[in-house]
Amino acid sequence: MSQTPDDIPDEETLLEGEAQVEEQEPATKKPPRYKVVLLNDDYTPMEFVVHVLEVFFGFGREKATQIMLAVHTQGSAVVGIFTRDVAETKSEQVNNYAQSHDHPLMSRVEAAD
Ligand code: TYC
Repeated sequence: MSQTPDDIPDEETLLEGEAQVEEQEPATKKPPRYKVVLLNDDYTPMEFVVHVLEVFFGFGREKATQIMLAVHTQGSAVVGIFTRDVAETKSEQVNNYAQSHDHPLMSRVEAAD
């Protein structure tokens, strides 16, 4: 059996005379996150997709190749999770870059749960 020493005040005693405050959301709440999803298509060259993953998402060649193949075989894959502005910007950059090279490659942004 544990003993409670007399000189350690219990919680109620500690709170006496103090205002009771509601639990609050922290003043700095984490911003919601958004996924950039890369979509498969039948025409964009694999090498171009690998290049896009390297340039816009910072993947090394090996990881970029793995992700490209995952999109190719599964139809789509999440290639990054960011704040809303960053996700929108990256997705637009990818789509504009692909279009400027006459490839149908597309990405889109989805809320991350
Ligand atoms: N399916 C394309 C091909 O066979 C390659 C590809 C991979 C395209 C990933 C888009 O997001 C993509 N050339």
